[in-house]
Amino acid sequence: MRISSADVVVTSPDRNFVTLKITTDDGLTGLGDATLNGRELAVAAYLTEHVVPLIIDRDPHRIEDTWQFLYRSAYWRRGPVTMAAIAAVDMALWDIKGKAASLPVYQLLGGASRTGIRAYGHASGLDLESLFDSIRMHQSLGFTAIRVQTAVPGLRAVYGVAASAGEGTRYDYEPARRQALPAEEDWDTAAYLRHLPTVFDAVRAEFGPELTLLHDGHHRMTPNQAARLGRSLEPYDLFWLEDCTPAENPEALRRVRSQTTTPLAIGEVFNTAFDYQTLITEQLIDYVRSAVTHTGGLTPMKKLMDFAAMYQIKSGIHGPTDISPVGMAAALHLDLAIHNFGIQEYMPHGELTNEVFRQSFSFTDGDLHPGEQPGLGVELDEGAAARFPYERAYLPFNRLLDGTVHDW
Ligand code: CS2
Ligand code: MG
Repeated sequence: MRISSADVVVTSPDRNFVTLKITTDDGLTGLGDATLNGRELAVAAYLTEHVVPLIIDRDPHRIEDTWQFLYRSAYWRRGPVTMAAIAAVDMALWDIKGKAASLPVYQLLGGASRTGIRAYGHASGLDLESLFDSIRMHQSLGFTAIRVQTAVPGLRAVYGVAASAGEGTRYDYEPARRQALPAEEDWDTAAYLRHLPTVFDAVRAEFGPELTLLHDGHHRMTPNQAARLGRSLEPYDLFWLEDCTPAENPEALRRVRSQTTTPLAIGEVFNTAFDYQTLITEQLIDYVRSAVTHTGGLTPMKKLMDFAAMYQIKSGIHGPTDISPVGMAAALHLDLAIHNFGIQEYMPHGELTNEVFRQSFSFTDGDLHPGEQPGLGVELDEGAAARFPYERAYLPFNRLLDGTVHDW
């Protein structure tokens, strides 16, 4: 079997997605997700100009060899654009291998280690009342684990908090920020550190001790601030505190780790297993947050999770709506197969996205399952995709109250 063509499909149903479709001379097709939120066309060009010519006529079964070839031969390694492009090829080849073997990809990764994949959803609120409503809405959908994000008194807008209760399970900028420049939000870490423990106190009082709660700090704190927050949240028994400090500096988590037992998760902006080396070998984190899409695909993610397993570190794979249904499906197959699964982030996609990407996964009683279709189990409706052309869109950014640009 040979790869006969590879096409890059850019579509924008509810938001922009970049998908690679590889076709073999046997007539099999495989899909890979290459979506890099806010920088989609950079990856599309990297694929079209530099990767597609390299993979035509290769044997699609040689996944490891193709991965090493794309990673090493370019000389320029790592980086989000490169790794998203390699991820798309890798996922598409696993999809083809599954179809060729008539097996779902999780079977090729070692088979199921569990019956379902526990997912967490995103609740948020401008005040306690709307936050409680959002938590209840997630419970009614079946979620047993819920991320809690909240507005902070005195700040206009906080990333991760839905602008209105009507946004339901979604908080991101679809499609409002299309064709616009990045929205400016504001931030005050001292106000946040004062406010957040009061919110978790109220949530525990309302919902009791059993509901699994998570929180995302979105890289905004110094090590000392993060240590203080971790300690102040200990009474509320969080499943994890995510991205408490900026991702570039793994040493920052030594300080946080030595000061608090609140579990730590990081990695949604990492690109390779190397970014985790210190964090894993020194056991500075509890959960790996990478997306399959942004870490070079299933091949390196499986290795990364096996490495993490040696240190009792578990998975918490990134699953916001900017991971396409193809990237989500890849995550679900890995989640089901690895021994050290922790939890899976799940922000349901919009209706238009589901029209373009036909999926075979299920969500029942808080658990996801990738289904039994051969391959990844996602079909791309190219006619539907063509109805939604790319539109430039930006994520927001943050300034401190004195105007200094800050992590958002
Ligand atoms: C968030 C994401 O899912 C998460 O934990 O941090 O919303 C993230 O900000 C976006 O995926 C950025 O593209
Ligand atoms: Mg996050």
